[in-house]
Amino acid sequence: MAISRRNFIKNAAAASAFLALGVAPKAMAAGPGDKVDNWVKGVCRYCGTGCGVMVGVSNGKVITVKGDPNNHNQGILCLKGALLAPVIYAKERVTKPLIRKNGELVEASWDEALDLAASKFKEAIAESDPDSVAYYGSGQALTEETYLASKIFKAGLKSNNVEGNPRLCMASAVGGYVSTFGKDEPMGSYNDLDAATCFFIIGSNTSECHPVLFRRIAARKQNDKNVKIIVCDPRRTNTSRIADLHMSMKPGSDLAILNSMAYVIVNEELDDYRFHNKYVNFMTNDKEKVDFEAYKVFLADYKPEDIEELAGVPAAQIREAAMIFAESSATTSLWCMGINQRIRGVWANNLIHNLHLITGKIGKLGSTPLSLTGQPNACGGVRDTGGLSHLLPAGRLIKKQAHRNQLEEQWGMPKDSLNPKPGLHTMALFQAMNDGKVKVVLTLCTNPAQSLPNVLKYREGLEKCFNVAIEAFSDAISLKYADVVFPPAFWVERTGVFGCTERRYALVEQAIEPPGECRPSVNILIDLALRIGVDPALIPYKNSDDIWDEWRKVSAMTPYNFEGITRERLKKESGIKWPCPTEDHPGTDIRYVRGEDPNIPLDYPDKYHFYGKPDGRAVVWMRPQKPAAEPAGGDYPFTLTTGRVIDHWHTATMTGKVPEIARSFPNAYVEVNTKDAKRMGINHGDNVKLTTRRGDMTFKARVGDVCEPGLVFVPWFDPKLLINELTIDAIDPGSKQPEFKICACQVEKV
Ligand code: MGD
Ligand code: MGD
Ligand code: SF4
Repeated sequence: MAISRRNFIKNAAAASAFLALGVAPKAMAAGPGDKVDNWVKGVCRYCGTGCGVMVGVSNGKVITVKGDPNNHNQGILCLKGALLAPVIYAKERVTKPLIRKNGELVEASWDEALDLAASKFKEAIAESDPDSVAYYGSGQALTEETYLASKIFKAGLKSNNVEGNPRLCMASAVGGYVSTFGKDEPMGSYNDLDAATCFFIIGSNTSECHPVLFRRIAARKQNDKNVKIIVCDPRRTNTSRIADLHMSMKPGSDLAILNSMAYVIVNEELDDYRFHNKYVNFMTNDKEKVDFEAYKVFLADYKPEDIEELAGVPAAQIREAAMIFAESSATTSLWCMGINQRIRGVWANNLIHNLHLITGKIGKLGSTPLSLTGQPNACGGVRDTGGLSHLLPAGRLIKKQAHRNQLEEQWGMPKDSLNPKPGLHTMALFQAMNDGKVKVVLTLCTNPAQSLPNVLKYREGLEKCFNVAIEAFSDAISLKYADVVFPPAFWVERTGVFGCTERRYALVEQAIEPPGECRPSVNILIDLALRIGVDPALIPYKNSDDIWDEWRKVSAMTPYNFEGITRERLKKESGIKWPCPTEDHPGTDIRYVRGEDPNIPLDYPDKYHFYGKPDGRAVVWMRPQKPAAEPAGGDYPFTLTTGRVIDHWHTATMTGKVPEIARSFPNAYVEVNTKDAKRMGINHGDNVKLTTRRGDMTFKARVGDVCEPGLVFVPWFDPKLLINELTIDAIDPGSKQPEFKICACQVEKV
């Protein structure tokens, strides 16, 4: 039976199990008499939507979690967020320090474990140099944790080998924002979702991965019949089902499609000449400044009729998408890993920005290119505080002497004492462990033995390297490679800040005491650093509030400025968007626009100022179509893509412990298109072997119309059936982000 769009939206919301009320999940076994003693404000532990939560505590235990009505999610949570409480009490929590003895991890005292880890760091640095040690962190660590770890390694140990999982996730989005606008992070906010009349969703399964935002988009569509949704994705995801137009494209053809949309816009004269003439530079790939006419010549290769075969999208659909994008009164673009996890992820980001810049659909409520961030604190922690190997806090770069000198002054270090050489990016770092060049690594809040691409290759390095892990759950497979494990306080067992997609910083307040001997990660980091011999003057903090205050000061004098976001305000308010220079500033919804962005003086002569660029103009880049690193063809005729399912978080160390969730997706599976399945005699539930140039693995088939013919999809949450053993580790040359989304494979019924 056909389903009307209206009904679909209702059903989609129901299927995503949104919860506005606190629930006591069965897994918690909360008794009927349990009553909340106090509610503590926080932020959901999972995705970059950054929903505010209220944590219900009774007798020192979290018994329920509900949405914060004062945060952007207005009290709504998805199932994962609402079922966070049982994760805290999972029996697999690491509650004591562990060290490896005779091949087994055994309990140890804090002193023993800290001394052992510190001695290995000291030894490696003494025998080789600071580049022989590394930190690998996470977009799920608190801002204070990432800022501190990065400072300890870069300033204390003089090693710039500071990386984290955002390299696997947001690096191409960062590269896109920086090369187009000169500064990282989105310029819009979630308020744009309530005002947009066109949503252009490309390479994002918003419905499953940012469900509370999807609900907001669906509600917007339901309330205004003029709202149009375009989805560009090679899978018919739940997201695509509310689309007015779904461009079901061939994987890897985004660059051609985006240029083709620009072609239509320009040829139909739907561009905003006054805007781009004043605020935009057109640049070739070789960074040569050209004029609008040269851009038109570049676009001539992307006539929809000429690329429809390559893209697998009818020319009429590309034309329609371009017209809707340009003719709507307000267009918001949303994208995520279908764009970023590609060897031309930065370019694809640039081309999305291009569409906004040529149409002037930017910096007005409802018009914005809004990259969806994956993790709860990839923005606030790793991107903003500079937790990557080429960065220093607040957008500063290691390679720039002036930037290093600013930090040296702020951190009380001698001039020119920071290491000027950028460290190794994530994939190079794990290769250096394989090569024996990086000898000791500290990981925090990440599970690389499951999440890296072509993962078997890099487990060798994890085995070789002395591996110190701060990890909350004993069944995380990376612990098989750990030599020392420190037990951290988890989620609301310590205090700190998360910064989500819309530049909103919000406080996660400590609600309960951590179990056993668990300690806040900042305390672990400080103790370890002191034992390695880091100058105590560099880390003089009594608690994480002090770290936050220092970070506020470090942000001042930069366009990130959030001096006004004090701890006291964060305790009272449910999040504040930077820039926010003073305590009476309300936070910023729209950047780069006079009167909105406090970085632009009110008497600035022009309305827009892209101050990240020397002449204040953003860049429209001429980026050509390029194929994937390993396109389907020959002996490997299928494209394999990987991604997420609504209920599981990443490596499932947390969601896998909630029975209500685990039951819905017990194992990984492979999605096969009905036509392909028929041709190969594959039925739903049959065993199907996938073979790539890196190995093979057998999954149960889910036959349907989600994947286009020629495409198969496998989720990567399952450590027992881990698709990352088969994925390619090719990277974007600019962002160094791996191409998780495309590799070639064979499909065979077994
Ligand atoms: P993915 O499933 O990785 O999720 O959020 P998303 O990026 O939305 O992939 C997104 C889409 O890319 C898929 O629908 C896929 O079909 C499409 N795609 C594949 N190849 C191409 C292509 O060539 N072009 C285009 N245009 N699209 C393509 C990821 C986000 O989710 C992230 S980064 C994190 S860290 C969080 N993780 C997470 C989770 O683990 N589980 C859940 N439930 N939510 C999460 N939210 C966040
Ligand atoms: P997580 O499961 O989030 O995955 O990859 P990972 O970061 O490796 O790992 C978090 C770890 O921290 C878990 O082991 C968890 O138990 C632990 N933990 C939880 N809470 C705490 C805490 O409070 N403190 C500490 N110290 N530890 C804690 C994510 C990465 O995976 C990302 S971000 C992306 S976008 C990539 N996406 C992707 C993909 O789309 N496809 C494929 N095939 N692979 C991918 N890998 C990447
Ligand atoms: Fe948590 Fe994301 Fe769900 Fe919000 S949408 S409740 S942040 S998992």
